[in-house]
Amino acid sequence: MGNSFSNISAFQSLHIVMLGLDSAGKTTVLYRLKFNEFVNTVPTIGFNTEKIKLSNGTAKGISCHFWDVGGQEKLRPLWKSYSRCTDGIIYVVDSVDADRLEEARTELHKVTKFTENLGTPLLVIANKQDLPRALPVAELEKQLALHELCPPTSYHIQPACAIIGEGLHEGMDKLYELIVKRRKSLRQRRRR
Ligand SMILES: Nc1nc2c(ncn2[C@@H]2O[C@H](COP(=O)(O)OP(=O)(O)O)[C@@H](O)[C@H]2O)c(=O)[nH]1
Ligand SMILES: [Mg+2]
Repeated sequence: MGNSFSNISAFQSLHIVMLGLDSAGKTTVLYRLKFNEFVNTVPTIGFNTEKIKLSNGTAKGISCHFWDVGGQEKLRPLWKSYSRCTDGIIYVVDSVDADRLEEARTELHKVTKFTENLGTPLLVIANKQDLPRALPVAELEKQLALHELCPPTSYHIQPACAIIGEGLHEGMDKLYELIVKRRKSLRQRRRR
């Protein structure tokens, strides 16, 4: 593998947590990545977990252990323990659900402020872009106030449609790049 990330292939499985309000599409993303096909979901009570070897792009061959945690209000207190010390956080947003964007923003900012999550790279999946009323990524970025996230959180926002899988591999590539960058800078800081 001649790419600039090849040193990472020796890394063990990356630990990724997937969060977001209920019905945003987290479980659909998980099974799309796992089986490369649409799986009809039921609301997640608790969590789903899958080990997935990424099959595309720069992150091809990288193993990830995903935790998909239920997003209903009563389950959100669990987010803190599931997101602790992960390599990356995926936050799935329903791009059509304008009424709950403020709630989505509050919950996202809460998660990135936990001490154990400071600086953990973040991938925001702007899901359901296939629907006619889907808000564009720039608007979602603004409404979620991503630029105000607790520094030094690095993030990428990716338009996607989980039911057909569009945008998911690109998003995982970006998250992987952010994780690699963070590991490098932590290593350099330790050497100083
Ligand atoms: N139109 C459309 N529907 C989606 C998309 N992703 C998920 N859904 C649907 O949204 C609903 C909630 O999805 P689910 O994965 O269970 O959400 P979760 O609660 O975040 O895990 C289901 O009916 C999915 O089929 C998408 O990209 N486009
Ligand atoms: Mg679910």
